[in-house]
Amino acid sequence: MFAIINKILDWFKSLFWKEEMELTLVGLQYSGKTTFVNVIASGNFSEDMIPTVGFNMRKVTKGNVTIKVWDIGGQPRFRSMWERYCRGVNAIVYMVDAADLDKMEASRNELHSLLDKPQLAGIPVLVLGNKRDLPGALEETGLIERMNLSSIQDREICCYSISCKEKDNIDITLQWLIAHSKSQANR
Ligand SMILES: Nc1nc2c(ncn2[C@@H]2O[C@H](COP(=O)(O)OP(=O)(O)O)[C@@H](O)[C@H]2O)c(=O)[nH]1
Ligand SMILES: [Mg+2]
Repeated sequence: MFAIINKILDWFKSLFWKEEMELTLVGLQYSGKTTFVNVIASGNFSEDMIPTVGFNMRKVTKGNVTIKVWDIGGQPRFRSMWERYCRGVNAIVYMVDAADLDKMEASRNELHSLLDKPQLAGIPVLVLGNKRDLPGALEETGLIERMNLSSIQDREICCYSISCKEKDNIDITLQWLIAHSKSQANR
């Protein structure tokens, strides 16, 4: 059974890297962004660190896909830069540690202040509640409520509960991203 699931996942991965798209993957530190990139990568990435002091951003490129990854929180003075790095991307993926209820409010505030940036209006957002394998982790409905996602009305927003560790719902996540790639949008 696991072998079949892995085969399906590999197939989604191979489709994903063929699409032309640019993404930002953002969220509080420790939510699982680096792990996510490793899980969806099936081969070599080229990596760039953006050398701005105090602003940890990586740009990973493979095939036709560019993913800009950075940690937010604790660095409010770099907020003006989010806008620059998120501008023009096909989608923003916002990672949440669904098992860390103490940080949920901070994560919610960061998400809403990011989406308030006028330049980012209309960009689709996928909120991923990671670590669903941990006890007490919130599922989609809990996340939608605690992250106040229903207040976001000006764009497409979607929320999945995933586990990078168990590779749970990574397939539907890739499916969503593929559906929001450039080539799909132009079809
Ligand atoms: N239990 C569990 N732990 C995870 C999962 N995804 C990531 N982690 C762990 O969470 C920690 C932070 O992950 P990392 O990818 O470094 O987070 P980042 O700071 O957002 O890049 C690491 O110890 C990971 O092993 C998951 O799905 N389940
Ligand atoms: Mg990281």
